[in-house]
Amino acid sequence: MATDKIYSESLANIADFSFDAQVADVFADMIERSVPGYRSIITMIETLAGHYTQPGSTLYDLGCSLGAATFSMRRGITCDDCRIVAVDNSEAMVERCRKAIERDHHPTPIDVICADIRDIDILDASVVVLNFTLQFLPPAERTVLLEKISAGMRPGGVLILSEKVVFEDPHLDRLLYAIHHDFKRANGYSDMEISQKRTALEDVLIPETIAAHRKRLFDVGFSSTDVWFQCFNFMSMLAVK
Ligand code: GEK
Repeated sequence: MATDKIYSESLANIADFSFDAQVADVFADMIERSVPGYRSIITMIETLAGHYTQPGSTLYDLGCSLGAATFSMRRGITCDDCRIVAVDNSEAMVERCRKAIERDHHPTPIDVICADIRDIDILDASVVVLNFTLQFLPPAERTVLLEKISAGMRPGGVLILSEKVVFEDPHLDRLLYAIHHDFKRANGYSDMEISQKRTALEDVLIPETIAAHRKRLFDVGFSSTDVWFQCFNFMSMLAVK
């Protein structure tokens, strides 16, 4: 796995973060060392897919990157005639994801689509994964996407929504922000790397509170929703249709 050194040198200008080829090449290392609990969430997506997949339905991985959640879902499927649709609008990610799928033989087919998740249809879905993707959409556009997902899901299906979050309590918010910094430092990132990456993500990744996520999920038509995993300021929710 290639090591992420993208922000290791001092940069005169820090451009907004984008999922280009340079990021795609080191992404597996970057996300493991940056997102507390990422590996646990990916592992559990297999179990969740096993529980919620319905025969003949479609599973979606929205913002699939290199396909980690796609592969996990595929391992968990226990019923027949399902397919997976994996979507990302980064050409660099999609290209690498397709190559990985060619090497991973399995009866459940995967369509990898290079598109904006706001532009695709969601139809007959039993499992939809938004694993750290919604946070990259402008907040004003999140409800429309979640309405589309909810409308395209079968009753009893599940949305798995993982996000970086902020906290209403200012003390807790500062504490968990600092602990996340410590987590990254413990994983080998320098203070300069952490700070330059934060600047690059500032206007790109916009976190919300767990309460805001929960309210929106109920508003768009999910019947049951709550957090099933949390590690510091990163969490994952289930929302059942
Ligand atoms: C994983 N889920 O490994 N349309 C399509 N793709 C998008 C959009 C959009 N509007 N916005 C962002 N992306 C993955 C990790 S990473 C999370 C997801 C992170 C894509 C973007 O190109 C990137 O590949 C992904 O969403 C977010 O489980 O880097 O923190």
